Amino acid sequence: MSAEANIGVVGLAVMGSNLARNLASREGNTVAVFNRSHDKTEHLVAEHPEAGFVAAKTYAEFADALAAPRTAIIMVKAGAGTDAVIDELVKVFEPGDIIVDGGNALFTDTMRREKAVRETGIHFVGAGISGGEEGALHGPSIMPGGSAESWVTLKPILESIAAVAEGEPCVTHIGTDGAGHFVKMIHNGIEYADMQLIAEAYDLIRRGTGKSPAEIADVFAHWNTGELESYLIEITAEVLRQVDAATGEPLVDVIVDQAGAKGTGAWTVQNALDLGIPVSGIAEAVFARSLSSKPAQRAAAADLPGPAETWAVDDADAFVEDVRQALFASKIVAYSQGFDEIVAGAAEYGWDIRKGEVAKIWRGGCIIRAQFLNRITEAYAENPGLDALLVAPYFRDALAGAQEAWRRVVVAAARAGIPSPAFSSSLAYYDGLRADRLPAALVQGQRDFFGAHTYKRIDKEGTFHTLWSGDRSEVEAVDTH
Ligand code: NBP
Repeated sequence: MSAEANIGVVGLAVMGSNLARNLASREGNTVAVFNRSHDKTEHLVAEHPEAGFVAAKTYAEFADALAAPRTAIIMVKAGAGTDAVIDELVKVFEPGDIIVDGGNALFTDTMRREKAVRETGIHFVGAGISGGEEGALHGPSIMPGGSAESWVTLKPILESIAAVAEGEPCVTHIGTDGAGHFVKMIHNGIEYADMQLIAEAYDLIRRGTGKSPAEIADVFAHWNTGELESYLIEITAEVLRQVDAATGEPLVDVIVDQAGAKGTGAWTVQNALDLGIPVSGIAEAVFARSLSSKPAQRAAAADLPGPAETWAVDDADAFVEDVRQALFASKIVAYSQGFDEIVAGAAEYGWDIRKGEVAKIWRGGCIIRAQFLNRITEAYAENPGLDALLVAPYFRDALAGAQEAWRRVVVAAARAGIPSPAFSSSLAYYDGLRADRLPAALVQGQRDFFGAHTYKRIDKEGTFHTLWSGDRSEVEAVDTH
């Protein structure tokens, strides 16, 4: 087999096939393809003769088909599948070649793999790819990590297949080793929060105003013309408008109300706990899916008492506008928390992540693509060391304008017994962050009482401990550090 391909794809399920077709459709690319079960390769090549794929039956053939330095993108089931493919590619590739993992890998796995593969002289790049199958085919948002050296080779290839937003390709070098998969993980965490917030908005409007799903679809379609404009708002309108062919009911009423998850939201929260970053909106979104998926517990709790009075809002239009504002405010909190985790992760793992660039490459191709990502880029361009996204002037003003409506919505939800975990936890986060003084002082007192954990005073330097069981006098604690 002659080395005629400049790029290869391993793993030809839905994502890999579409990415290979996307690559093949770009000027100058010849794409080698390989799949563990060869029938998938044959099927793809037969279905798409226009792509001019170079089909390989073995890993050795695949390596031979690629011009040196070889570049291959792995699109297989994340985990053991990825390790198995890397083991095989390392045997047939040479120093200087590049292996890209485009699957949804956990970033710590990517760090481990990068370290191991680097020892062979081959570059390993973990690249987060967002946008689902349509994105893979027409233009995803791509978040590559790996070495700066490999980025030089990958840049033109990945720029050619990425989505384009306002004339700019939605791909940038995020940072070394696992940085790309880390940022993709945060993207997914924000996606969980965004979806949950939209679902809560729908639920409140439906139960508060009695509007039908089709009428709420109109509300969302209208919202999509303003500051909330985004892919998720757009598809929500379409989902709500869908009528079930079998029953004639709105499809949303026929779908079982148990939300699944593939784990990336949980990863975001687990990592945030490790880093000590309060991503409460994202966490509530993950937990809301978990709660929904406990039918036995939900059935057992179904007759627990709720509010005595039934609820209906007086002014439907005013309430819908309040919900819109609460949604926008809570969404700002979710993004702010996500970017806090990026900042903390970058510090912890040694990455120089340009936050404004991350927001830019999320403007197209990916699931959380949205109008207001431009505002995030502007905020970080103005002040790269921003303490929190929500204190940037644009977001501060937006929150100031929305906060009264946000409170009305959370109060209404609590009084009506409608769960709104993401709305209410986002508001609690906002109030916690802006609080002049928090009851954390009391927590420190409790900690000192039972565990002699000491505390600091507002009026003196040093660390203190109270002799709680004796005369309750205060002593200056010995600094144990
Ligand atoms: P799947 O995640 O369903 O994986 C199927 C592919 O993995 C097949 O090509 C299969 O080969 C291959 N594979 C497995 Br399983 N074990 C293997 C092994 N030990 N050695 C070699 N190949 C192996 O495919 P997908 O849905 O196309 O997703 C691909 C990647 O993209 C995943 O990591 C996914 O998380 C990620 N991703 C998916 C989406 C999405 O919307 N679906 C979005 C973004 C990222 P076989 O045909 O021989 O069984």
